[in-house]
Amino acid sequence: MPCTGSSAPGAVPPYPRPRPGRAPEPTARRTVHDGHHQHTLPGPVVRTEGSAPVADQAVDHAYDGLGDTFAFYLDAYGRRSVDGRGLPLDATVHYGVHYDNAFWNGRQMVFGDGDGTLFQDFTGCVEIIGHELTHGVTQYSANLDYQGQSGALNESVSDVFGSLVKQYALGQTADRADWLIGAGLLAPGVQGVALRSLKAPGTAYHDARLGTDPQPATMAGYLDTEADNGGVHLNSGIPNHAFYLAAEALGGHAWERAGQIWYDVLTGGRLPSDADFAAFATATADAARARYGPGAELRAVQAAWTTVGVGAGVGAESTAGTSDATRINAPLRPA
Ligand code: ASN
Ligand code: ZN
Repeated sequence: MPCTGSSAPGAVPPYPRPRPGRAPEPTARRTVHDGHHQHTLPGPVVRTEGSAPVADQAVDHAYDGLGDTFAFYLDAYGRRSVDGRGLPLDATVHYGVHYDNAFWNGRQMVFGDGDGTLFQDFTGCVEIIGHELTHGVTQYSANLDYQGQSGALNESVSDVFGSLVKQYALGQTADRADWLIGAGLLAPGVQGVALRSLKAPGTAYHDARLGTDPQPATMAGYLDTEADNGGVHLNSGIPNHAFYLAAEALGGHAWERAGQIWYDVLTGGRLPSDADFAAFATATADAARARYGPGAELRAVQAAWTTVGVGAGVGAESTAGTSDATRINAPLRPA
């Protein structure tokens, strides 16, 4: 794998550069803390790197998911942890009481247990762990503003790489993946399969209590709203679906070509932090051309953005919201 890490010379210790067959691979430095249903972070340490599993599923799921995410970024892109320089990975489980979310707070991961009525334990989905840690990767790379279209791109990048962590951990090709975020997270009785779907945005749930998955898949359904930081978890469906379409067209392991192109954009140092969908689409086309030339990869990326209504030939006016914001009826925007 080509090393596309972005660390400056001299910033590498204690890790050797990940050159296959030459130097020992860096390992994760994981610490899992128990929040004991409080809001104090990080809380007492319950598991450290290399220590045995404990009799608490949330702790072991968090530990394993952090490891899967670390291995994914290292093996797929030569990236050493969230910051590219071996940042230790800390997570707190059992945060708050019935807390219905997980998040990256700028320094560490935090997981709620879920309320058991709408959501279950947030450590149970490796793609959610990958999603939250990717917020850290974005913080240390493109640093996309968490507002409006750049915020939806920030969310989308977390969904894309969150799903890729799962696909990598399971060894799945694009056609075998579920392309879901939060598969198995919904509590028993909730009508739905997950929080979001990259393959079919807007179809993840349809439930009396949770409402209907409000995500658009294309610009025709773009939601103009002030809620959710300008719809960051809503309009992310559009770039999510573009990634899915590109990956599906290329086939094989989605992290290898489609994922590499998205990773090149995220970490390439040229994407402005206030990038909109059109700027991101152009950047992915440029990255595809730069890495693979004018072939199938470029065509797949361009066709994907065209299908979702972003990019060449799509007028700026069609980026304005056309949908009724009252469609946003779900009470929560978790993960
Ligand atoms: N779980 C949510 C997310 O990562 C937390 C948030 O709203 N930022 O997007
Ligand atoms: Zn997120």
